[in-house]
Amino acid sequence: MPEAALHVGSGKVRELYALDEERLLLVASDRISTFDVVLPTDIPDKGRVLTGLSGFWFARTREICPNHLLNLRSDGRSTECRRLQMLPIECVVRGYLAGSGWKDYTATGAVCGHALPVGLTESAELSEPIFTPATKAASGHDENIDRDQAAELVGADRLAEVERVSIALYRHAAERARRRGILIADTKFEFGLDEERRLVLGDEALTPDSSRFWPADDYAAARSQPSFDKQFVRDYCETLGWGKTPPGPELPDDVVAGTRARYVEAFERLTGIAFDDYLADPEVVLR
Ligand code: Q0Z
Repeated sequence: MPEAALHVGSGKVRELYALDEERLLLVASDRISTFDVVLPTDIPDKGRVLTGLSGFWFARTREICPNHLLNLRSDGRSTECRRLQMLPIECVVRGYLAGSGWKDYTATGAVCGHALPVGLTESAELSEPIFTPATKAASGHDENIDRDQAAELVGADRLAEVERVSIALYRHAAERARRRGILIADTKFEFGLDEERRLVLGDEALTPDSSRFWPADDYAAARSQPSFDKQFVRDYCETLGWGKTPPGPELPDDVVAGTRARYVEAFERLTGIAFDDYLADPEVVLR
């Protein structure tokens, strides 16, 4: 818990503190959620992996869009950031058809107003990534919305800007990740406005918690894909016959160790930086 900072919000696995009028502190815990339930067992260093990855991408996408990152703290899990006026939409980009995108496609042949070709299968790669905004539901279950609904929330001009920037950010990251054996099936960005009403990327970005990461080697369309980071946890939970409602099960040591190793592997593959070097000096990801 940071000193002299007021707690201003809790996410499922993160905490937000106010440092002063202009700055916030985003702290990523080692908690993990699966099937939307936070489990009682932590994954050691998960919060550091996510903080480091987010910082890495922020440092490398500044030319596409400015972001809220000011500094990474030496604990490796805390990001000092500029306080923004957050936009009331989630900016999702999909390069593959999974999750609610696949569900909406099977029901209507479209996702957020993007009519897609007939005959696509689950996990199919789309010919071009699509921007599929969602509302920020307090319940936690975001609802996909079409272009008109999104424009009502942020304005037509701002919507055009976040769509262009979101697709550019996704293309940049997905291309790099692909070369390193990870498919980014989809990802969610959250943007805000600074004092001059300039668009700024906020929150976390291009982490396994805000994206679907798939191992490229195992990819095959027409079926659901194993998750790069959470598959051991999901497989273990399936062996229990757990009803996927709280409370979640405790995880055995081998599932914890295997899952931690997958997070560290994602970090090292995507960044090309040894995780021990990150632990020694988190700002290594910003150089
Ligand atoms: C992010 C969230 C978390 C709970 C608000 N730079 C920013 N300026 C203003 N607001 C935010 C940010 Cl990142 C902001 N959230 C999401 C994160 C715990 C909620 F760690 N809410």
